[in-house]
Amino acid sequence: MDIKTDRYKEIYDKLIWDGFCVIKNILQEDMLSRLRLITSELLSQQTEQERAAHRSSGSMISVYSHSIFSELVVYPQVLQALDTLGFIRPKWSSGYVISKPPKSPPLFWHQDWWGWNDPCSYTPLPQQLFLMYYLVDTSPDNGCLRIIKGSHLKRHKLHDILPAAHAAELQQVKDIEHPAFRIYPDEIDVPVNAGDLVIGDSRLLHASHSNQTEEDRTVITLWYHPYYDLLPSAMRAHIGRLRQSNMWTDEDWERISELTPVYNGETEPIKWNRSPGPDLI
Ligand SMILES: O=C(O)CCC(=O)C(=O)O
Repeated sequence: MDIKTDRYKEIYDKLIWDGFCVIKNILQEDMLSRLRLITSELLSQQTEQERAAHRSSGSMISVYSHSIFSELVVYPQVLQALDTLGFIRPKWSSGYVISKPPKSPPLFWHQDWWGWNDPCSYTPLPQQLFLMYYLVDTSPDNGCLRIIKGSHLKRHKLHDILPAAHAAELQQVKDIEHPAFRIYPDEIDVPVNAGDLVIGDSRLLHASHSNQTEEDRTVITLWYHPYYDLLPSAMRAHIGRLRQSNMWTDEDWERISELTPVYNGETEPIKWNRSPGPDLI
């Protein structure tokens, strides 16, 4: 893991200003093998209908579906990396297993932030981070990540094109000619090795290439809130609402208890809004 070296300032700056960074070789081989095994079991239980609903992204299986993901949430090397980057009291809220099957279409351009109604969403520090663990080496051939640098802080023409209301049509790939599936001149590929960690600001515009190979391309995305205690109460109220999972044991909940976002105030949760307003310039 290269975060231990003096490169952490460079990595921090990249995350804040470009909107993403890569920390190499963070998952050890035994964890990678266990994650591969369990995600392929979960994938084999998916119905045809579930697959069709998510043709563009690939599977969207909640990480509350298996205990192993609670281990990943508190994986020591990851907590150490977050700490080194200055995120000393991060909280964790959710995540998905996203697997692109063989010969599947690209993932459409999108950003994942839902708190655009609050002014803090228009400032440099991240409200929410994605931590992505790819379980295989990725490249443009098998559906690696693509991003538009700086688009978490600066408006891009895609912000005007992306229809919050038609996400289901994009997911089902009703029209592959839609601009949300296009290649843009300022996009960059983020190919990684299995076990690397991609950290990104949830406001960043991102997509993935199609998977043209015969193998699954699986990523596990986990959502953290690096400055949870500093967020406005309406945001904390939204993030801190109760979660449930029949698959997680008391031991699993206990394991992540330090990272559980708790909100005990009276403020109403902020209204969900996935579209940035004109303040994003
Ligand atoms: O499948 C990928 O490479 C990216 C997944 C993604 O966009 C997400 O987790 O928000």
